[in-house]
Amino acid sequence: MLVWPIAANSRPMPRSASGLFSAGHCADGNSDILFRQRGTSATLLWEMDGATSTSIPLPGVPTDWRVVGVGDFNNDDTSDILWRHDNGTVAIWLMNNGHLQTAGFFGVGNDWHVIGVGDLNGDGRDDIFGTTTTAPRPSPK
Ligand SMILES: [Ca+2]
Ligand SMILES: [Ca+2]
Ligand SMILES: [Ca+2]
Repeated sequence: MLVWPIAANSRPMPRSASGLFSAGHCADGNSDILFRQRGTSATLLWEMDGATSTSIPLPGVPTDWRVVGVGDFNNDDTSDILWRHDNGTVAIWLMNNGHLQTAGFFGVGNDWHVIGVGDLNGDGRDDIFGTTTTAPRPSPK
């Protein structure tokens, strides 16, 4: 569910925009909204302050990359963006104050799918949880 606060200065988004919601992109304690416009390379961050927002365009990304998650992967209290390419490559954008700071890439087989993001080992850095369609399934007992 996407909660969309409306304010007098709100800007309408194109109907083609798809949204993800995330927490604390700028370490200000306010959740922000990340939009990816369908069919274009445009990605936009709405940095929220209550019901008002500041729009920050992010670098263009080809349409064969998709946002598959948001999490704090380096434990700096700023949410980062997890991308997946159609060829299986995964990219993490480490963000700083709403802007791309560093990008890291790693290869993962196309049979793996990202299920979610969370700190699975309690070290303060979010991890990526995935599954594969080709792994052997446990047999019923
Ligand atoms: Ca924020
Ligand atoms: Ca971070
Ligand atoms: Ca972790």
